[in-house]
Amino acid sequence: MLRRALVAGLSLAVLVLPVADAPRAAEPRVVEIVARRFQFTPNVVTIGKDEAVVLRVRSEDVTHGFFQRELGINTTIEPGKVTEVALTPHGPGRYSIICHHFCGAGHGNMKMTVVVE
Ligand SMILES: [Cu+2]
Repeated sequence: MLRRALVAGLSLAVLVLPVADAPRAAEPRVVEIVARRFQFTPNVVTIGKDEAVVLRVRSEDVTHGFFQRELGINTTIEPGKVTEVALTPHGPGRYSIICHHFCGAGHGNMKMTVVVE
């Protein structure tokens, strides 16, 4: 009797378990960024601490740089391509991303800010 109840209980468990939702990793939030002489739009992006985001950056004119040491960002943005930068910042702060690829006279002021809070 006990054995039968146990078997019935196990069958029930086997039937019920697959119905339960397994926890899924959250999809990263996608932020679209446009680079053009001499600005990034938007020029401020706010991210939660430990939030996974993907910055999808494209250029509307020439090749630009995209550099931020603490966040480990160091890439170039080629016109006609979308460059994806995955980011999960662990510490709060304000991080300035600069264009580090010379793109013209206003190049030195081409930057944007990632705020992590
Ligand atoms: Cu630039």
